[in-house]
Amino acid sequence: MSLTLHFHPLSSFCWKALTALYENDTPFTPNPVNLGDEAERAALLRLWPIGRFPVLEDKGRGEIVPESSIIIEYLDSHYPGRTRFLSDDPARALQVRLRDRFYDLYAHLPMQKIVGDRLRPADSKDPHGVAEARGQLRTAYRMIDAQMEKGGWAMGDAFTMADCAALPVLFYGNKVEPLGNSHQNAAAYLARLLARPSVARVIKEAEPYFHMFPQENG
Ligand SMILES: N[C@@H](CCC(=O)N[C@@H](CS)C(=O)NCC(=O)O)C(=O)O
Repeated sequence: MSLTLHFHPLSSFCWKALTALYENDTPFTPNPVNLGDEAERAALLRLWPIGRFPVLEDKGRGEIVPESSIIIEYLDSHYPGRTRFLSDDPARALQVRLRDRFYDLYAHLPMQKIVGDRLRPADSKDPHGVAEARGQLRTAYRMIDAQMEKGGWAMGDAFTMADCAALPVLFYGNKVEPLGNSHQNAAAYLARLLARPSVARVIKEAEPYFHMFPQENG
Protein backbone atom coordinates (compact mmCIF):
# COMPACT_ATOMS: atom_id res chain seq x y z
CA MET A 1 0.00 0.00 0.00
CA SER A 2 1.41 3.35 -1.05
CA LEU A 3 0.01 5.64 1.65
CA THR A 4 0.78 5.64 5.38
CA LEU A 5 -0.79 8.11 7.78
CA HIS A 6 1.22 8.90 10.89
CA PHE A 7 -1.31 10.14 13.39
CA HIS A 8 -3.04 9.69 16.73
CA PRO A 9 -6.76 8.80 16.92
CA LEU A 10 -7.43 11.51 19.54
CA SER A 11 -5.57 14.30 17.75
CA SER A 12 -7.83 17.03 16.47
CA PHE A 13 -5.76 17.95 13.40
CA CYS A 14 -5.41 14.25 12.53
CA TRP A 15 -9.22 14.05 12.37
CA LYS A 16 -9.12 16.35 9.35
CA ALA A 17 -6.89 13.97 7.38
CA LEU A 18 -8.72 10.86 8.59
CA THR A 19 -12.09 12.29 7.57
CA ALA A 20 -10.75 12.97 4.06
CA LEU A 21 -9.27 9.46 3.75
CA TYR A 22 -12.47 7.77 5.00
CA GLU A 23 -14.66 10.01 2.88
CA ASN A 24 -13.27 8.42 -0.30
CA ASP A 25 -12.35 5.01 1.14
CA THR A 26 -8.77 5.80 0.16
CA PRO A 27 -6.59 2.79 1.08
CA PHE A 28 -3.83 3.63 3.56
CA THR A 29 -1.82 2.07 6.35
CA PRO A 30 -2.58 3.73 9.69
CA ASN A 31 0.46 4.27 11.90
CA PRO A 32 -0.69 5.47 15.34
CA VAL A 33 2.17 7.40 16.95
CA ASN A 34 2.60 7.57 20.71
CA LEU A 35 4.49 10.82 21.22
CA GLY A 36 5.31 9.71 24.77
CA ASP A 37 7.47 6.95 23.30
CA GLU A 38 10.92 8.30 22.51
CA ALA A 39 11.52 6.02 19.50
CA GLU A 40 8.13 6.78 17.98
CA ARG A 41 8.61 10.53 18.46
CA ALA A 42 12.09 10.31 16.90
CA ALA A 43 10.63 8.47 13.88
CA LEU A 44 8.04 11.23 13.40
CA LEU A 45 10.73 13.90 13.74
CA ARG A 46 12.72 12.21 10.99
CA LEU A 47 9.73 12.62 8.67
CA TRP A 48 8.83 16.15 9.76
CA PRO A 49 11.23 17.89 12.15
CA ILE A 50 8.38 20.05 13.47
CA GLY A 51 7.20 16.85 15.20
CA ARG A 52 3.47 17.39 14.75
CA PHE A 53 0.99 15.10 13.13
CA PRO A 54 -0.77 14.21 10.86
CA VAL A 55 1.97 13.34 8.36
CA LEU A 56 1.15 11.42 5.20
CA GLU A 57 3.87 9.29 3.66
CA ASP A 58 3.41 8.34 0.02
CA LYS A 59 5.97 5.65 -0.73
CA GLY A 60 4.71 5.24 -4.31
CA ARG A 61 5.34 8.87 -5.20
CA GLY A 62 8.26 9.35 -2.80
CA GLU A 63 6.55 12.20 -0.93
CA ILE A 64 6.31 13.16 2.73
CA VAL A 65 3.27 15.39 3.20
CA PRO A 66 2.80 17.18 6.53
CA GLU A 67 0.02 19.64 7.55
CA SER A 68 -3.61 18.56 7.54
CA SER A 69 -4.81 20.98 4.84
CA ILE A 70 -1.87 20.16 2.57
CA ILE A 71 -2.58 16.44 3.04
CA ILE A 72 -6.19 16.95 2.00
CA GLU A 73 -5.18 18.98 -1.06
CA TYR A 74 -2.60 16.29 -1.91
CA LEU A 75 -5.23 13.56 -1.67
CA ASP A 76 -7.60 15.62 -3.79
CA SER A 77 -4.92 16.01 -6.50
CA HIS A 78 -3.32 12.56 -6.51
CA TYR A 79 -5.99 10.23 -5.06
CA PRO A 80 -9.28 11.88 -6.06
CA GLY A 81 -12.52 10.15 -5.16
CA ARG A 82 -16.24 10.81 -5.21
CA THR A 83 -15.88 13.64 -2.68
CA ARG A 84 -13.81 16.49 -4.08
CA PHE A 85 -12.31 18.50 -1.22
CA LEU A 86 -11.42 21.61 -3.23
CA SER A 87 -12.94 22.64 -6.54
CA ASP A 88 -11.87 22.89 -10.17
CA ASP A 89 -13.25 26.43 -10.09
CA PRO A 90 -10.34 28.56 -8.76
CA ALA A 91 -12.67 31.13 -7.18
CA ARG A 92 -14.56 28.46 -5.27
CA ALA A 93 -11.32 26.67 -4.32
CA LEU A 94 -10.11 29.95 -2.83
CA GLN A 95 -13.29 30.19 -0.74
CA VAL A 96 -12.80 26.60 0.49
CA ARG A 97 -9.24 27.48 1.53
CA LEU A 98 -10.47 30.61 3.28
CA ARG A 99 -13.03 28.60 5.29
CA ASP A 100 -10.35 26.02 6.10
CA ARG A 101 -7.92 28.75 7.27
CA PHE A 102 -10.71 30.37 9.28
CA TYR A 103 -11.48 27.11 11.08
CA ASP A 104 -7.81 26.25 11.71
CA LEU A 105 -6.45 29.64 12.69
CA TYR A 106 -9.33 31.35 14.44
CA ALA A 107 -11.16 28.44 16.03
CA HIS A 108 -8.95 25.33 16.12
CA LEU A 109 -5.88 27.06 17.57
CA PRO A 110 -7.88 28.82 20.34
CA MET A 111 -9.54 25.48 21.17
CA GLN A 112 -6.08 23.84 21.25
CA LYS A 113 -4.84 26.61 23.56
CA ILE A 114 -7.66 25.93 26.06
CA VAL A 115 -7.02 22.17 25.99
CA GLY A 116 -3.24 22.61 26.10
CA ASP A 117 -3.46 24.76 29.21
CA ARG A 118 -5.10 21.86 31.05
CA LEU A 119 -1.91 19.88 30.46
CA ARG A 120 0.35 22.54 31.95
CA PRO A 121 1.68 22.16 35.50
CA ALA A 122 -0.41 24.07 38.10
CA ASP A 123 2.27 26.74 38.47
CA SER A 124 2.60 27.38 34.71
CA LYS A 125 -1.01 28.02 33.70
CA ASP A 126 -1.78 30.91 31.35
CA PRO A 127 -5.21 32.24 32.43
CA HIS A 128 -4.83 35.42 30.35
CA GLY A 129 -4.04 33.42 27.20
CA VAL A 130 -6.94 31.05 27.88
CA ALA A 131 -9.40 33.92 28.39
CA GLU A 132 -8.23 35.43 25.12
CA ALA A 133 -8.64 32.06 23.37
CA ARG A 134 -12.18 31.68 24.74
CA GLY A 135 -13.03 35.10 23.34
CA GLN A 136 -11.61 34.16 19.92
CA LEU A 137 -13.51 30.89 19.93
CA ARG A 138 -16.78 32.65 20.79
CA THR A 139 -16.20 35.11 17.92
CA ALA A 140 -15.67 32.13 15.61
CA TYR A 141 -18.86 30.47 16.96
CA ARG A 142 -20.86 33.60 16.12
CA MET A 143 -19.48 33.58 12.57
CA ILE A 144 -20.10 29.84 12.13
CA ASP A 145 -23.63 30.22 13.44
CA ALA A 146 -24.34 32.94 10.86
CA GLN A 147 -22.69 30.93 8.04
CA MET A 148 -24.78 27.88 8.91
CA GLU A 149 -28.16 29.60 9.05
CA LYS A 150 -29.23 27.92 5.81
CA GLY A 151 -28.05 24.47 6.87
CA GLY A 152 -25.93 22.30 4.57
CA TRP A 153 -22.14 22.16 4.63
CA ALA A 154 -19.51 24.84 5.12
CA MET A 155 -19.54 25.65 1.39
CA GLY A 156 -23.26 25.01 0.90
CA ASP A 157 -24.37 21.81 -0.79
CA ALA A 158 -21.05 19.95 -1.20
CA PHE A 159 -18.87 18.46 1.55
CA THR A 160 -15.33 19.92 1.23
CA MET A 161 -12.03 20.37 3.06
CA ALA A 162 -13.71 23.12 5.09
CA ASP A 163 -16.02 20.51 6.66
CA CYS A 164 -13.03 18.32 7.52
CA ALA A 165 -11.62 21.38 9.32
CA ALA A 166 -14.90 22.19 11.07
CA LEU A 167 -15.34 18.80 12.75
CA PRO A 168 -12.55 18.95 15.38
CA VAL A 169 -13.30 22.59 16.14
CA LEU A 170 -16.97 22.01 16.86
CA PHE A 171 -16.55 18.64 18.56
CA TYR A 172 -13.75 19.52 20.95
CA GLY A 173 -14.73 23.20 21.10
CA ASN A 174 -18.16 22.18 22.36
CA LYS A 175 -16.44 20.26 25.17
CA VAL A 176 -14.23 23.12 26.39
CA GLU A 177 -16.42 26.12 25.46
CA PRO A 178 -19.97 24.77 24.98
CA LEU A 179 -21.94 26.02 21.99
CA GLY A 180 -24.96 26.43 24.28
CA ASN A 181 -28.39 27.61 23.19
CA SER A 182 -27.15 30.71 21.44
CA HIS A 183 -25.39 28.83 18.60
CA GLN A 184 -28.09 26.49 17.43
CA ASN A 185 -27.11 26.60 13.74
CA ALA A 186 -23.56 25.63 14.64
CA ALA A 187 -24.86 22.87 16.93
CA ALA A 188 -27.10 21.55 14.14
CA TYR A 189 -24.10 21.61 11.78
CA LEU A 190 -22.09 19.58 14.31
CA ALA A 191 -24.95 17.06 14.43
CA ARG A 192 -24.92 16.81 10.61
CA LEU A 193 -21.16 16.28 10.65
CA LEU A 194 -21.43 13.53 13.26
CA ALA A 195 -24.06 11.74 11.17
CA ARG A 196 -21.73 11.58 8.15
CA PRO A 197 -20.26 8.04 7.87
CA SER A 198 -16.63 9.20 7.45
CA VAL A 199 -16.91 11.39 10.55
CA ALA A 200 -18.79 8.76 12.56
CA ARG A 201 -15.90 6.39 11.88
CA VAL A 202 -13.31 8.93 13.03
CA ILE A 203 -15.21 9.49 16.28
CA LYS A 204 -15.80 5.77 16.87
CA GLU A 205 -12.09 5.07 16.52
CA ALA A 206 -11.24 7.92 18.90
CA GLU A 207 -13.71 6.77 21.56
CA PRO A 208 -11.35 4.27 23.27
CA TYR A 209 -8.94 7.19 23.84
CA PHE A 210 -11.42 9.77 25.13
CA HIS A 211 -10.43 9.06 28.73
CA MET A 212 -7.05 10.63 27.84
CA PHE A 213 -8.70 13.96 26.98
CA PRO A 214 -7.57 16.40 29.70
CA GLN A 215 -10.27 17.48 32.12
CA GLU A 216 -10.74 21.04 33.36
CA ASN A 217 -8.74 20.85 36.57
CA GLY A 218 -6.30 18.25 35.31
N1 LIG B 1 -0.88 22.94 11.40
C1 LIG B 1 -0.78 21.54 11.73
C2 LIG B 1 -1.09 21.38 13.23
C3 LIG B 1 -0.81 19.97 13.70
C4 LIG B 1 -0.89 19.84 15.20
O1 LIG B 1 -0.92 20.83 15.96
N2 LIG B 1 -0.94 18.58 15.68
C5 LIG B 1 -0.95 18.33 17.09
C6 LIG B 1 -2.01 17.30 17.43
S1 LIG B 1 -3.64 17.91 17.14
C7 LIG B 1 0.37 17.71 17.51
O2 LIG B 1 1.02 17.05 16.73
N3 LIG B 1 0.76 17.91 18.75
C8 LIG B 1 1.91 17.27 19.29
C9 LIG B 1 2.88 18.18 19.94
O3 LIG B 1 2.67 19.40 19.88
O4 LIG B 1 3.87 17.67 20.48
C10 LIG B 1 -1.75 20.74 10.87
O5 LIG B 1 -2.69 21.32 10.31
O6 LIG B 1 -1.54 19.53 10.67
